[in-house]
Amino acid sequence: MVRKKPIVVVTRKLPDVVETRMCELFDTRLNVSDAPLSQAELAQALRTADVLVPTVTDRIDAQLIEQAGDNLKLIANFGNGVDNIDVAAAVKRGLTVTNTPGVLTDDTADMTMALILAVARRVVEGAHTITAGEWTGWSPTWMLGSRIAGKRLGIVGMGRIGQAVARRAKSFGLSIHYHNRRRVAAGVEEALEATYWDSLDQMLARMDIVSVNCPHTPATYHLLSARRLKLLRPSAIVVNTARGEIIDELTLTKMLEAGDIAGAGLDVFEHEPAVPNKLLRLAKAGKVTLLPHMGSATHEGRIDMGEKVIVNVKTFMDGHRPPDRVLPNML
Ligand code: 8YV
Repeated sequence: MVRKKPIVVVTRKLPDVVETRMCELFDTRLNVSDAPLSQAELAQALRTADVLVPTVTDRIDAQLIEQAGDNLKLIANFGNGVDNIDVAAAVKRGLTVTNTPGVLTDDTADMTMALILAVARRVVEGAHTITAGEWTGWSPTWMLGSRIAGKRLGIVGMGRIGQAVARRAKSFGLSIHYHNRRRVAAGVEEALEATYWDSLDQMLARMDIVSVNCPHTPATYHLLSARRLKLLRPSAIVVNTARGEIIDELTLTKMLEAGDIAGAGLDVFEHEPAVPNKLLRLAKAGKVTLLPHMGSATHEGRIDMGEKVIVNVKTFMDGHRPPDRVLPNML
């Protein structure tokens, strides 16, 4: 008897090689237009699918999960962060959830460094003067930024990505400080010459640059709250390539406007794709560098993510535990 292929609904356009392989292996329903699905379309997908492959742009909440069909067994997220999925509600309903860890670590860490450099060295502002035809020639006192070597970098979240940022930053001459739920292994600390801060508050008050690299969970929502942001030095720079929700965006914006901190580099926002007008104005004034959630946006990374999804779906469908299963107690 020929086994029926599982129906796999993919919510967004994935790289061609990934889609081709998925179509060979599964009864795959693609989204060639790449238009994000509405909640009603997502509900319909959940009724049809054996496996749903969503992305960060799909909100798979408890209400939606309640409407899933009996066939749905697996939510194989195309992405590392699973804050778009109510994992507890999914597991309660007997669904398995997987993600794609490990394959976007280097790309995201690279983008973190790019933002640190962009803000400290005024890269975007400088580039703009050329394209705007405003450059009148070199001057000894014009377009000066801040040297990053010798500065203190405080990494909030020392997981895979945090450590990859630390490795890069160390080679740029930054001293590495970090706050994490758990202190990392002594060998890792030693190799990075990293200082562990049990108190996030105390670390924030002493850093030149703060990089957010932890996942967004209920425990990290507004981890950089108004109170904590106010602990930062006026010369501090904040960089976020994790999730917008981890920082109180409104307070950060107000502090940037008031000059209470020196700058920010943001790849993520609290209500994507909406970016507050005030932040846009600050970007035009050269105070912040804003990117459209592109930390993991490399051809290689997106193919690797797709391969991870395929392995997770295939392993699950073959009756085994998928390698990247996510459980509520991991969050
Ligand atoms: C992805 C990300 O592009 O994987 C993550 O957690 O933040 C991004 O880099 C996105 O999540 C894909 O769903």
